[in-house]
Amino acid sequence: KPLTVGIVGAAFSGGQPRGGVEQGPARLVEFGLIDQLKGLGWNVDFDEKFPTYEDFKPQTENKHKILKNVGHVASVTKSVAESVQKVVEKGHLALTLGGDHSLAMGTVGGSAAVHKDVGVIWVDAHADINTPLTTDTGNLHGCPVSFLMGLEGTKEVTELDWLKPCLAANRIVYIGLRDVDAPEKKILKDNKIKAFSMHDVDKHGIGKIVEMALEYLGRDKPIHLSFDVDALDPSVAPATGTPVRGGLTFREGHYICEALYETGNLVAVDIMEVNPMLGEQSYVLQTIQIGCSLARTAMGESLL
Ligand code: DIR
Ligand code: MN
Ligand code: MN
Ligand code: MN
Repeated sequence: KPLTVGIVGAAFSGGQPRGGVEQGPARLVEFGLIDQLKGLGWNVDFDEKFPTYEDFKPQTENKHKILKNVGHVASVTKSVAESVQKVVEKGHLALTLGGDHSLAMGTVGGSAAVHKDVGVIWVDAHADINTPLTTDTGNLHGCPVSFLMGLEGTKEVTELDWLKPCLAANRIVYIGLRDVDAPEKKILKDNKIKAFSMHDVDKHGIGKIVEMALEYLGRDKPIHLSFDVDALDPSVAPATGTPVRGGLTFREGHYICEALYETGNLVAVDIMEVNPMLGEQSYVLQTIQIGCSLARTAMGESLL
């Protein structure tokens, strides 16, 4: 397992319309995440000057009719991909703090550039697999997986040319889905993508779900965990842009992180969609705490 973690602070909110999520990384660090990870025995590689990519800018240009903010998302995700790739190339663990989930085009783009056989475990209420042809909202945080796979309509978005298709349909497993658009359901079916909804979590229990996910991706393969905190129930992680009821419990969320740490195969972890501007202070603090504890448990903090 890597002894050094490279932290990528991805202060960016341009993949969705709600400002504030760009403050996620700074707040996670302010809360003490760096020292917590050092306390677990990690060397932490982290710029003194907090690496912000772009601050929040209101959405402007609109060349792609539907898709919003394409140029901005493209330049930020490209830069994130370069950062993540550099960390993973050294054999270090890349920990990306978001920021909205469009950033995963960068994080998975970066890890897949190093590990062609990387398996992605995408923990989310949403499938984030809309294409430019299917998206209703035009928000790119609902589309990163389709760009990573190079699905229909993505190649036409030339701003994102830097991102070559790097994720095969059989190299991703979803956990926690419960708000999936109709066209997304069709994409999941047509591409035979492995997806565990909350129904499946209820049915099998989280232990079995993670076991099936690892079995499917291959026990000896590198793993990229992309964790959208809205996978958790809103009572657990309320301060996020698109909460959906009926989500993972506190323990189910942490169990996923613990079990993936135990494999020794994690090469990258994303903690995404913590928005410290949404809701009362106590809810915000609760969500920041959870962001930190998810990262810690994915990096070896254990109960005993
Ligand atoms: C919806 C919502 N499927 C969309 N997606 C969200 O905008 O494409 N992703 N909230 O996080
Ligand atoms: Mn997401
Ligand atoms: Mn989500
Ligand atoms: Mn999102």
